[in-house]
Amino acid sequence: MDHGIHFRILTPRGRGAVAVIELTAPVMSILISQLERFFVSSSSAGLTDAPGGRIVYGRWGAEDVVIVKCDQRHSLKLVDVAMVPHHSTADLPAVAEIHCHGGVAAVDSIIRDLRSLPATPWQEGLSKRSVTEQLNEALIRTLTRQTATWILRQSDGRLDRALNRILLLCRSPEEPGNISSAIRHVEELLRWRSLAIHLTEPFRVLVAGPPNVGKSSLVNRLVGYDRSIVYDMPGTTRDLVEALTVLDGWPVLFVDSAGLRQHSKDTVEELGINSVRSAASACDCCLVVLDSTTPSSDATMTPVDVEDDSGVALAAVLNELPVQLPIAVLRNKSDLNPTASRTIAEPTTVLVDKPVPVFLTSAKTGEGIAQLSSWLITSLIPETPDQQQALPVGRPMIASLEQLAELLRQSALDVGVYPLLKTFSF
Ligand SMILES: Nc1nc2c(ncn2[C@@H]2O[C@H](COP(=O)(O)OP(=O)(O)O)[C@@H](O)[C@H]2O)c(=O)[nH]1
Ligand SMILES: [Mg+2]
Repeated sequence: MDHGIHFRILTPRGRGAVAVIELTAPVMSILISQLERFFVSSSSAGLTDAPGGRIVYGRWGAEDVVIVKCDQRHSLKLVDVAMVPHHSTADLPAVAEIHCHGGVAAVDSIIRDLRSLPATPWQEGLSKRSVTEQLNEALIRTLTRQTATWILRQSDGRLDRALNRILLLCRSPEEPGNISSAIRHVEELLRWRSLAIHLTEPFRVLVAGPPNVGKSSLVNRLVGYDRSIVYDMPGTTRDLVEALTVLDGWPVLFVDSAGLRQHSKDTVEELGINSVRSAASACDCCLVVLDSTTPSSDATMTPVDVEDDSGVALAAVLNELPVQLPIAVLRNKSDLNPTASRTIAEPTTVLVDKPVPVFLTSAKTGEGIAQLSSWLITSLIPETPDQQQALPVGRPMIASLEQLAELLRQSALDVGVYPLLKTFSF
C-alpha cells in the first residue's frame, strides 16, 4: 500500500482569487500529521478536532490559508467510479484541500514545502500540464483582446499538431532527415518567440533621461491618463514607476527610470547601477528623453555629461541595454521651441554607437506622439505571423522548445530529449 501523500493543484496556474491544492493520503491522521508541520491553526482547535467539511483558518509560513478536511466520499471523484464498484468508502484515500492566495508565489511556496516532506511522492502525471491547460493559463494572464484572440486560435489543434509533429520526428532520430526536420519545426515556432512571450506579458519600454525633461509627462501622454506625478521642481520626482497601456492591441508597460531610485535603499552610487542594470536588461525598447530647449540635447552632447533621472550617468544606462534593442531619442518640449526643425531628424549616433531615430515631441501639445507610437509598435513587433501559424504559448513551453533545439543541434537525443518532451505532456 502506498503510504505517501499525493497532491495536485486543482486551479489553473496564473492569477486567480484563490488557488486550491488537493492532498490525498491513505488515512486522515497521516495527512494531518504532515500538514501540521507547516500549518498553524488560528483557533485553539486544530485540524485533528475539526469535523470533515469544515474550514480551518490558519497560516502556512507567510501565507494565510484555509484547510478543509474533505469527506472521504469526496475522493470518489478522484478515481474512476466505474473501475471500483465494489470499493467501500473505507478503501478510499483521505482528502484535504489547501485554499490559499491565487497568485503563483503562494502556490509555489506551499508546493515547495509539500515537496520537502519525506515520503511524499509528487504525482508527475498530475503536475504535468497539457497544452490545453497551458493555453488556459495563458488566457487568464493575457491582457488584451488581440492577444487573447491569438491564444484562442492556438486551441484549434494547431499547436498540438505542431508539437506532435516534432515529437514524432524525435522518436525516430535514426531516420534520415528527421533531426534536421525537427530542428526546422522547432525553429519555426521559436521564430515568434518575442511575440509569443508578449501574448501573456507586456512589452517593457524603459524611459530614460535627465530630470525635468518631461519623462513623466510623456508617459502620461502615451498611456492617455495621468499615471506619473509631474513636478515643476527638478529632482523632486516621486514618480510612479510603471504605467501599462495598450498600443495597437499589444500590452505595453512604460518604466520610468526615475522610479528605479526609489527601489533602492542603497546610496546613490550603488543605487543605481544594479536597478538600472536589471531594468535595462529586462526591457524591450528604450526611449531617451532630452529637453529640446536646452543645449544638452544638441548634437554636441555626449551622454557621459548627462545624469539619468535614476542617478546614474545616462551613458551607463545605455551601456546596459542589449545590443539589438530598439532605442529612440525624444527631443521633448517642442512647443517651447518653435524654431526647431520640424523635419524628421536624421538618426543620431551621438548617444550610442548605432544610429537611432530622433523624434521632436511635446508632452504638452501631443506633437510627435502619434509618430512615436507607430515607431514603437513597428520596433517591438517588426513582423506578425499569418493567422494559421502555430505559436508557443507561455515561458515554460518556450523554454522547453529552446532546450530541445539545443539538444537536437548537438544531436544529443539519447541524453535528454525524452524526459524533456514529457514536459509538454501531449
Ligand atoms: N512646455 C512643456 N512643458 C513640459 C513638457 N513636458 C514636460 N513639461 C513640464 O516640464 C516639467 C517636468 O516634467 P516631468 O514630466 O515631471 O519631467 P521628468 O522629471 O523628466 O519626469 C513639468 O513642469 C512639466 O509640466 C512639454 O512637452 N512642453
Ligand atoms: Mg518624472
